Parts: sequence; C-alpha cells; structure tokens
Amino acid sequence: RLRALIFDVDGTLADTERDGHRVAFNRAFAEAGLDWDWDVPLYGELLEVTGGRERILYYLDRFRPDFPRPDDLDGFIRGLHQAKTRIYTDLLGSGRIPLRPGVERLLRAARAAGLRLGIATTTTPVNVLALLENTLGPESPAWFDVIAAGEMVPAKKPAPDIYVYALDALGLSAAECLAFEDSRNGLLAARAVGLPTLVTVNAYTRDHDFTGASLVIDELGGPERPFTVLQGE
Ligand code: XBP
Ligand code: MG
Repeated sequence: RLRALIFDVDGTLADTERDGHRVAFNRAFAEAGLDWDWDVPLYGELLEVTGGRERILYYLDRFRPDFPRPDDLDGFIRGLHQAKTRIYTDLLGSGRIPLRPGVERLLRAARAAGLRLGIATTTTPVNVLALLENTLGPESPAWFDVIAAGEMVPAKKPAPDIYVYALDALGLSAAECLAFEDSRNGLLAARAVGLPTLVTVNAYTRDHDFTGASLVIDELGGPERPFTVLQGE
C-alpha cells in the first residue's frame, strides 16, 4: 500500500536550474573576477554532473584545461560554491521561481489523504528550505518527514544513497513509496533502490532516456491544465 511520496527538488518541484542555479553560478563567477559564462545550452551539458561543486570541477576539467589551478583547488571551488548558494537563496527570496504546475495541489492533497512526504535531492539543504519557505510558506518544511539533501550522504545521484537515506528515515520500503523525478540521473537513483518513479520532464530533460519509469508526463497539471502522457510502462 502506498504510504509516502518522495520528491526530487530541482526540476521536479520547481524549474530552478536555468533561471536559478545557472544564474547564481554565473554571478558567483563574476564576483570572483572570473570570465566564466555558463549559457543555457552549456548548462544543459553541465547538468549531467549533479552537485554544484562537482559541476564546477567538471567544467574546469572539460572546458578550461588551461585555467591555472590554485594550490587549494578544493577550497577555491568551495568558496565559489558558497557564494553561489548565497546568491541562489537570495534569488529564491525574491520569489521569482514558482513551484511547477500542480505541485502544491498534489502536496496538499497527499497530506489530506494521510500520505507522508519526503525529499531526496542532491542540492544543498538551505536551498531546499529556501524554496519551500518562499513558495509554500514558513511552516512548509515541517510537512516533510525527511528532507534528505546534498552531503548528508557520500555519493550524489545517480548513486542511490540519498534515496536509501530517505527510505531509512521514513522507515518504509521502496514498494510503499512513489518517487517523483525529472531527470535520468534522478530516475537511476530512485530505480536503484526499487522505487516506482513518476517523471515530469522539463526543457532540460525532455530527451533523456526514462527507461524504467512507471510513467513519464509533461507536468502534474491541474483541473484546467491536464497533463500529457509521454511514456507509460
Ligand atoms: C540537482 C543538481 C544540483 C543543483 C545545484 O539535481 O544537480 O547540483 O543543480 O545544487 P537533482 P548545489 O534534481 O537530481 O537533485 O549547487 O546546491 O549542489
Ligand atoms: Mg532533478
């Protein structure tokens, strides 16, 4: 029997990547005096690597082989990423990034039906809180019995670790839960622990391979905004 819904955050609860994370990375680079510019298509490629610090390292390795590496590369990336998190949470505070269609309705309906809620994401915990508080209100983080995020586990998606953590905290088996994802990396993480997974695609993930998803739809929609089934098992 279904007991809980577990949600990814970026791309699933809200379209945070193009106008949120990407913009924040670029502003952090500019603040640090770097001429790096992650345009929309490039950022799509960089999204293959989950985790902001991991993404910066991947960018350096792949696109900036000539950039002189600071002695403390890890500290350098950590500093950039801290600035990015500050800028990103400020952006969320300005209220310009809404939840995706149907998300709030589903969360409220699930709670009313007695289902428990959880979150499993690779992003930084403060980012999740900022998104929830700025869209659903200051009380909304308490709607979730577990907010599993970022470095609470050693390996980020597509590794299953964050879902293992979330299921463990909920005290439920995978068969008692339904995961919501938007990307192939997220789907792989959820499927690796046996979670049935519903995918809502977005502009960055529309062409991903979603083999193994229970259902792939364009968005959750609503009464006057029906969703379209893109792929069903
Ligand atoms: C989200 C991510 C994250 C964010 C940036 O993936 O890949 O890296 O883009 O977040 P998912 P941080 O939706 O699969 O969890 O900079 O806080 O790491
Ligand atoms: Mg996602």
